[in-house]
Amino acid sequence: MINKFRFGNPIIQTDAVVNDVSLSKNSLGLGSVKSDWPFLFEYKMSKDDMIFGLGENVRGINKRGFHYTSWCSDKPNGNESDSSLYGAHNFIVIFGEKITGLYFDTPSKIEFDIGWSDYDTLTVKCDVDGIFLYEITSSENEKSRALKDIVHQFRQMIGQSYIPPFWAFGYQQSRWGYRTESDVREVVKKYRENNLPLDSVCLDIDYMEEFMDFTVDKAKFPAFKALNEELSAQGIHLIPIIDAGIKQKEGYEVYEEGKKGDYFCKKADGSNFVAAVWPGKCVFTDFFRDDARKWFGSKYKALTDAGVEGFWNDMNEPALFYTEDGLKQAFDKFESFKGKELDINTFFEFTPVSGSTCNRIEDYKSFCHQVKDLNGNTVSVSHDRLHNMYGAMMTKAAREGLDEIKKGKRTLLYSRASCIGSHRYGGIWMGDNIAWWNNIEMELKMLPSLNMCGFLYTGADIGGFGDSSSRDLVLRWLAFGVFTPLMRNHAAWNTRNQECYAFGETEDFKSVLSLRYALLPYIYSEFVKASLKNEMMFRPLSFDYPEDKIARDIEDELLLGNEVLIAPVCKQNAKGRFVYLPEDMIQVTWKDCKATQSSIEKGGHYIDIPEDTVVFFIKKGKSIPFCKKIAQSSKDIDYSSLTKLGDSDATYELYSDDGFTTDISLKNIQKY
Ligand code: MIG
Repeated sequence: MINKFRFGNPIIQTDAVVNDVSLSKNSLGLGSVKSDWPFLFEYKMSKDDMIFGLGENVRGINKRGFHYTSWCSDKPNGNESDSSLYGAHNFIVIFGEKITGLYFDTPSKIEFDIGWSDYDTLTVKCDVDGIFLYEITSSENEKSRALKDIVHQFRQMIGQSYIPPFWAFGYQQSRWGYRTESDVREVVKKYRENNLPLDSVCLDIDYMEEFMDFTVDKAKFPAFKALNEELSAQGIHLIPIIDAGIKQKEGYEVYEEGKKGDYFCKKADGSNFVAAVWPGKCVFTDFFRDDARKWFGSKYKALTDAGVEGFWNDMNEPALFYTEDGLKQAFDKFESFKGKELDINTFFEFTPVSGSTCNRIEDYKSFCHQVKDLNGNTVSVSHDRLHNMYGAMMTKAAREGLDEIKKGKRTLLYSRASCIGSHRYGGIWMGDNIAWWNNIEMELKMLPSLNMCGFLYTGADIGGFGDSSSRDLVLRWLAFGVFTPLMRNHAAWNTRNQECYAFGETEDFKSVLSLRYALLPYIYSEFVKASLKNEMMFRPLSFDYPEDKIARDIEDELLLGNEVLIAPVCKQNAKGRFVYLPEDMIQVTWKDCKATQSSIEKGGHYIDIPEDTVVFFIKKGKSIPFCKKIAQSSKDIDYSSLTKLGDSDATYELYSDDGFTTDISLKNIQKY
């Protein structure tokens, strides 16, 4: 059951809810609204209450004990002290005596204090315009069912999650540093030479001419279309990046067109808002406008015409390096220190000045979007009041454009910034992480939290984006990555190479990567079913075993579908790990490209897991499909060679289809 409430004066209908309900006459079932406006919600948590949700964020699956602010931010090296990352996902599930879902629908900043100021108090605050609050409860008595039902109702309300083409579940190699056609060829050659499976290579900003969107640098990629054709024959897709900012340069077609159509965000004086990003000074498309979105989306054709079928959209929080105003302020401030002896106070004012030009709230306040208000009138609203939707609207623009260009076909799309609603248009990667061991666990914890909020096609930069990675870190991360829908190795330009061939002795990498291809029919099937049925593909153990005291607190294991439990090794030098199994299971050990199985009892175990080995578990009475013949790319997956792992008597609901048309429905499920 869903109750909807309204507080303050929301300016727009966000793009989140597709199956809306009318405003409720009931009062809130849980907690209380201390102040209607500015909005202040408060709930006194009992000792054992757990709080789930909030999508892309740091810290635990249980979010209690910290504070979070929804404000899409460029946060390289996100760590435990960051309250905001790249997305805004305002859905939480309270799990205690009462089980309730709360969705705070607003396009702007909102703050969650989940037992940070006071361990027993949950507060949610918002003071921008107004919000809609949806309270979701379940009639299911059993806790596990109630939890799943609440997420299910929410997901149904926000609409079906995006489903990419089949090949998007293959392994992707990326690096900010592949500059030329021959760099790309080299990557593909090394993967193929070493029998390391591969489906895609991502192109970062260097493929463009002067970092201009929808251009290809002819000096570095003289025959882009021919390259796509040549690679496609080897089962490889190129996935170019598109940035939010459009270079302000006379004569650059995209800029000239946008200027002519008047599609860019404006300041109060009617001039275009200009801020610097990679290409230098840029303008920004007003993705809130239907015509501007349509125009931007159509530009992807420049690349699809050359054979491209997938994209990643970056810097769409939007990330800003500086505006002229911000730069002037910074220089003035620097000037004010000149000739002074800096002391304890002034020195610490001095050092942050150069960074102070990035992503300033003053800049976000200085430009506007044209939106339809709740009465259908077009109004001009400053960006800061709609900030969390900007990246999502860019995803929408790309989706609408790509669907128009490639009628009836699926295209791959993932974004950095997001907000609930954009889960229908594309996936997200988890932004700039870092090559630290704890980042594997960070990714693991985000997966179920994101699934609750509708984001299914997701994954982190395997090996870590910032800082140099190590052989063992890449291997262990891959061993977890074989289960994540987006499986992409990506790194920053100033780091050590971390491709699967970069560390020598590629046999270990080959075996781990091959497991992904052996599991592809299962991963794909679970993914599509989760989307079509509005379910979570990854769940915390607490969702299935809410009465099991040990399982409830486990945050380094996950359930995948209704069959599998995964428990990745997240520590350097570990030869294995402790695993808690909430029921009797079958242990699958993958080594040298072969799976062996053995029974294992419910309870705690220390499991040996050498670096070249992947271990996972299948519930008793369940089975999963498994490819015996290892493919080098997803197009070679042979469904006729499927076998079963787990309980050989158990039937599995296998979803399969052609993998590229939009003809996706539950009728494609067969008993296997
Ligand atoms: O500020 O395009 O998150 O994946 O490699 C850096 C360069 C801009 C940020 C993305 C990262 C990408 C990088 N981009």
